[in-house]
Amino acid sequence: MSEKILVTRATMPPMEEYFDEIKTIWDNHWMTNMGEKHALFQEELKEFLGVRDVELMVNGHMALEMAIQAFNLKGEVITSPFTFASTTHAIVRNGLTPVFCDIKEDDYTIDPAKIEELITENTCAIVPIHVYGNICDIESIESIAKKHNLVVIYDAAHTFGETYKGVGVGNFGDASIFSFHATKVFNSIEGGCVCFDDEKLGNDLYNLKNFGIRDPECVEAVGANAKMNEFQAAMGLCNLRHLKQNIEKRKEIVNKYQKLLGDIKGIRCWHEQNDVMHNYAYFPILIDRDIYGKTRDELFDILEKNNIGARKYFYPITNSFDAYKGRYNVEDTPIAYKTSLEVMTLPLYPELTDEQVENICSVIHDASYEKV
Ligand code: T4K
Repeated sequence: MSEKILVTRATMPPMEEYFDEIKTIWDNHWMTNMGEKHALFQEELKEFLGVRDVELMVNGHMALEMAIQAFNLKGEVITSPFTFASTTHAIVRNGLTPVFCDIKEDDYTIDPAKIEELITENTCAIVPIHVYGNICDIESIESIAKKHNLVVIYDAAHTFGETYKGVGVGNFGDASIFSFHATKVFNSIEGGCVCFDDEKLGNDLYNLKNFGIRDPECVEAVGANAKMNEFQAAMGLCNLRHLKQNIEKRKEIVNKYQKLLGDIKGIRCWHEQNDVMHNYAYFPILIDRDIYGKTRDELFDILEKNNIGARKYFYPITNSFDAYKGRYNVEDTPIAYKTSLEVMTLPLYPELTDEQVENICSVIHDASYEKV
């Protein structure tokens, strides 16, 4: 049997290119603590993302935790549960209380029409997620935040390199974070960053990621350790050179999926948003059992049997995690709950061949109602 196709496959530069990039680390033995690769990567990112400032972090989760911490918030944070564990955990680990808002049916991002009814005198912030690279309703969120004086921190983990109305997505909100994990469109092995345009915030973020150390004799804040090392930064520098080409490949694969799955009744495919230049990070499909003839879980198992590793991103939703047992009710976010039972993301990475995509689509086609 052929090798299993996984949901994604980490993008890596040619080995020689990485070796070349890390040579200087052997020359100078400087492996971490804001070395030359760190400085270079930070500068290149600023330019690439079109943002005023960037603070690199060891991973996307720490970028989010530190971004939230830097605002010294207290009380309740409105967010949505249709996301990876990181978003909700980052709020809770900062001593804040997540208040879950439902999502929109069409793009799975937070539904701004339902935010205001959740605002109380304890609400301090909104943490929306650009799920799968779908951009939230930025205008509505900004206007609600302004009206109620709330901080907005975007979990933009999935949207590296995207633009909305021609503007880099890192520019929205009081801060936005990206993830550079191996499974993402762009990776630095592990890694992440916070984008912002306030100098004081930058200073606080630096302190948080480096023990509050400004120089060997001055520790001005109680910080942690969330520094990105030189090997990570070197991988980021290499991968950045290949990103455009990789996104192009992803786009071709997504177009093929849309074409081959578009006519299967009961399968709803991911589609592009207006005004967004996408990075084609994920390809989620929704399975309507009554029309398709099989549940999401049944189709998932059929794919598994055919050596195809789809993933149920994002099931379970975070307000149903065992870790939060008894604290939340999924019925409060019915669209997020229903979506989590019907969704799966299909394999997507630049090296996926036409033949593999055709095979995946024919398995999905053959399992449908009409064929039973
Ligand atoms: N906010 C949001 C909305 C997020 O989705 C995430 C992370 C974060 C914040 C936090 O960012 P980070 O701290 O992670 O930077 C994966 C990723 O680990 C995680 O980064 C990502 N979201 C989440 C959606 O997916 P798993 O547990 O599903 O990954 P895993 O290990 O099962 O890998 C999936 C597939 O990727 C494998 O089947 C094969 C491929 N793979 C994986 C690894 C680790 C590779 O090809 N190479 C690799 O090194 O969480």
